[in-house]
Amino acid sequence: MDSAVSDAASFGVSPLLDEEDHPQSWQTDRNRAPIATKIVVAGGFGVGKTTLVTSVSEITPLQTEALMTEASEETDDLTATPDKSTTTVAMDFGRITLDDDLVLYLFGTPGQQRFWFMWDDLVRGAIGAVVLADTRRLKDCFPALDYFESCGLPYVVAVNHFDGTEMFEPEDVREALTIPPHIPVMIMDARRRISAIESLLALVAHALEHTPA
Ligand SMILES: Nc1nc2c(ncn2[C@@H]2O[C@H](COP(=O)(O)OP(=O)(O)OP(=O)(O)O)[C@@H](O)[C@H]2O)c(=O)[nH]1
Ligand SMILES: [Mg+2]
Repeated sequence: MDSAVSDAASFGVSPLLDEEDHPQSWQTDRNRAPIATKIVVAGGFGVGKTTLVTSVSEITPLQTEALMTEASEETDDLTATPDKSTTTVAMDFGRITLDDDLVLYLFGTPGQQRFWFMWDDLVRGAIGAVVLADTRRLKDCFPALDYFESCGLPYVVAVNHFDGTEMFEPEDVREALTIPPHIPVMIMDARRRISAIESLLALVAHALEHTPA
């Protein structure tokens, strides 16, 4: 927990209450209402979306995990994530406050194709999306990339690097996925708060640059 607090301090991430449980100044100052934005975390099955939302959220994240049973063995490939026992069936929801007054509401999508009908509702009002990718199964993120390309929502690509797998350069991933040059591509670890926050910051900066004023 200590490390999360120091991570937060170094990134301008403020807790909602100070050490003596008083609200932060921006919460009481009516001239400084925080800006709230919605961000979608998307990507293929088991790529680490729930892990990302959980590692950065300052509130207990809302999760809709369901236990996976033998019935889904044929459709849900667990080769890359053998320890995975649950899957998201609706969405993940978390919140993080950056720079005192920028509140990001994070919505993680379900990864499995049979739940994609929910995406249109999940992305409504979002400023952008983080598309997570795993280099062992790059093609799994194509549907998310196609979706955001076709609806014009700004996105960044964040490669969730799993231990023991080959490390690629962002430019190699860009080429493999044919990501246009203006879209940020980064390598990260969804389990590490700082690393996940960096991806969110990259998205916010990218969305600010590419959203018409
Ligand atoms: N080694 C390693 N394991 C990870 C990492 N990120 C996630 N995991 C593990 O990989 C599995 C998948 O993580 P989830 O966060 O459930 O993936 P998801 O994208 O939400 O999955 P669905 O909602 O089912 O599509 C879990 O067992 C995690 O513990 C990572 O960066 N490194
Ligand atoms: Mg999930």
